[in-house]
Amino acid sequence: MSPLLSQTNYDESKVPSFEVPDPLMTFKGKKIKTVKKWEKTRRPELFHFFENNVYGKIPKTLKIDSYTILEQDDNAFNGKAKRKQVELSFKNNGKTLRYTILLYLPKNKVKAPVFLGYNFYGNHTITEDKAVFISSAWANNNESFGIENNTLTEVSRGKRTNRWAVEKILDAGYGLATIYYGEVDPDKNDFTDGIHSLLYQQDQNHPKPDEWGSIAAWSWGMVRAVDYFEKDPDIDASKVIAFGHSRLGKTSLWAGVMDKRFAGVISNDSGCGGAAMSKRKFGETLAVINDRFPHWFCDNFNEYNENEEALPVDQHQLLALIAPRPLYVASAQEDQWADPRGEFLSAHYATQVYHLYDKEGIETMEMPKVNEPIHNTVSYHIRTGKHDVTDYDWENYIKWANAYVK
Ligand code: GTR
Repeated sequence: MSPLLSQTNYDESKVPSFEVPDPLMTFKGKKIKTVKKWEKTRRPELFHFFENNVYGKIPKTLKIDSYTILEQDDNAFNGKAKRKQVELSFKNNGKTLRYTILLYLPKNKVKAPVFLGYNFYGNHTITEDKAVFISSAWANNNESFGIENNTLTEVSRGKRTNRWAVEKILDAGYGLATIYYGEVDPDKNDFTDGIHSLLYQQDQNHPKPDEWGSIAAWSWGMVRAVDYFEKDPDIDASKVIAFGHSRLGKTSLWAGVMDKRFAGVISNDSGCGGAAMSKRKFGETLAVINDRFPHWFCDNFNEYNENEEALPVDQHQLLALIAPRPLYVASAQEDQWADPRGEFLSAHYATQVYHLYDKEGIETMEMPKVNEPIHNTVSYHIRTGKHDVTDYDWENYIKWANAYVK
């Protein structure tokens, strides 16, 4: 085990005391009291801090070049759903990037609100549906998914149905849109592939210290999916909820911050660099995450490895950037690596910005009991079990979406 990992703290009494950076105080020390000042001054300065020092900025705009409906069936999911597989294509620098959105839309709905979230091992893993294409993009090898030579195969079809409550989502009147994240940027420390390579300047082969890592690249892919939704008459593009688990929960948060078109945001067990507060140094720390996944954040973020004290912000301020839009932060009891308490407190400290908009969030500093969700514009639950996405999570996301998004 690396020495850094062996230092992992799981003891609440050893969490350092620190001053929680005030979302409503500018870097120059001015108190923010109005929505207007928040939106004109404080939100932009916080946003730019996260952009330049945490996730990295996107070098320039790149819009969809074309899209193709590869396949469509109006009688999917036992006749419950319309299925579409839509390929988005992007061109620049003489290169092309394509990724495919798998859509299940409730059949009897004119314009469906949708949950949009990435999957880890290909669209074909989220369902038994034989018509779903298998991606040819690079994938992490994984024995239990039958992935060898970084290639996805039929073996993994339906292997992740447990994480995607497609029927519950459809029955509640929502659509589901999912994308294999490896098509936007392969999850490895290599910046010659994926979307990054389309946006380099001449002779560039690595992002600059303040330019995007993989999380920002994946977030970009979600934003471009919304561009497509705006063109799809079956989708209500004003009701798109960004969803993500773990590294892809860090991604859904950043996507929701970057683009106000997301009507709601869900962070499922996103942990370090997601919803959890870095300064607590509980479970995964910045040094550990940047060492194991050097490609996720921008290079500037390394400055805070074993140096969280120096951070002028913390992740509750990232959550605050989503205000006043509905936000759901969820944790799992056995997922101490992601620091459930740090995720909870983050939602609590973000709530003061929601108050500017007269919205309620996590008003208490006392963590709820397991499986006793707090539902408000900002919602939180900690459920029993491990680092995962379960039906319980989805049931709660749907309830919250019905009350605050739909
Ligand atoms: C872990 C990583 C976490 C989380 C997780 C995942 O190895 O330390 O930050 O992102 O992977 O994405 O499953």
